Amino acid sequence: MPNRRDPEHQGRGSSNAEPAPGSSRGVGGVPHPLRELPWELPHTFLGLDEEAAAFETASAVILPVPYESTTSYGGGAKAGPGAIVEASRFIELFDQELGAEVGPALGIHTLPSVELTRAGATPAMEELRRVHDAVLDAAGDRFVLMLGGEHSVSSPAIQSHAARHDERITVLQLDAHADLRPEYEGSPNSHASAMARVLDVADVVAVGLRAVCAEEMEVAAAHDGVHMIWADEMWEDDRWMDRAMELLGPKVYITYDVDYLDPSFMPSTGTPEPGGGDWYRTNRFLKRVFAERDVVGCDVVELAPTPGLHAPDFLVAKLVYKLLGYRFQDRFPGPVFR
Ligand SMILES: [Mn+2]
Repeated sequence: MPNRRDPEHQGRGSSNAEPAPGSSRGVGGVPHPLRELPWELPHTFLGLDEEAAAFETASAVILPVPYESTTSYGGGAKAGPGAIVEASRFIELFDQELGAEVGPALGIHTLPSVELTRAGATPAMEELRRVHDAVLDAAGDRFVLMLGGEHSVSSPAIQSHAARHDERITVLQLDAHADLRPEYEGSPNSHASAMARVLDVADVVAVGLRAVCAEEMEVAAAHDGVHMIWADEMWEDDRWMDRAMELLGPKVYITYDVDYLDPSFMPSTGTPEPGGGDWYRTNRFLKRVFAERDVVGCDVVELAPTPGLHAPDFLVAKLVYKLLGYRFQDRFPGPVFR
């Protein structure tokens, strides 16, 4: 059973997690005298122990934002971040594509979940902007990956990143939907308007689209910085990858709505659409984006866990692990062949 906690260690990740001499601090709140007992893995991303999950030495930070208020069809995105972290504790740490135990090598810190105000979507998004600014300030060189929640959480994050760079950033949006409605159901901060909210500060390259409205096509036509790559053209061949690369500026923010993926293996999302992206080709493209562009930030949103169906939760946890590995791929040896 590979993912049970080693009794010698407080979690996964470190070869030696001995507490400092004289330390009474226990494991994840467990008093020191009880630390030999068979506790479950810590509830951090990958179940990393205190050393591998320490903020001070981490290269990456997970920011869970379980926010949901404007979902239009199936709900449940509020439970997404928790399900991703829980499932991540059962991922094999060794990544054969990169040839290393990526998580422990990087150090990944998992922040607590952000609880945004319920005073309405606009105050909540303003609050999230302040949260994101503060997290990026504290993170410094660390790579911050946000877990949603509904897609509206991406707009404040993108605005926060855009404000830090003199040159305009490009948002690479993997999504079934354009999310370009100026407003939806009376709210300019709906999940259906997530990308409309960032057009002032960023260009958008949307990949995997297959469900848009006429109004969104007008918005796209009116903005030079909006580009659309349709899911059905992606199905024909891989030329879309070159086209997408040409459209991406030097600094890229990736927002990954899991409804980009085909609902045959990603049914756990609020507004699934047939004919979506696949696992290997998409990952191959993303690995290239991380290698050839400066990816300044990233989010993964819209997982709405289905009770009793854990494969989609595990998929998204593994996706997050892949994205972090790709971000730091130059630190790792590459594929292992035996
Ligand atoms: Mn979507």
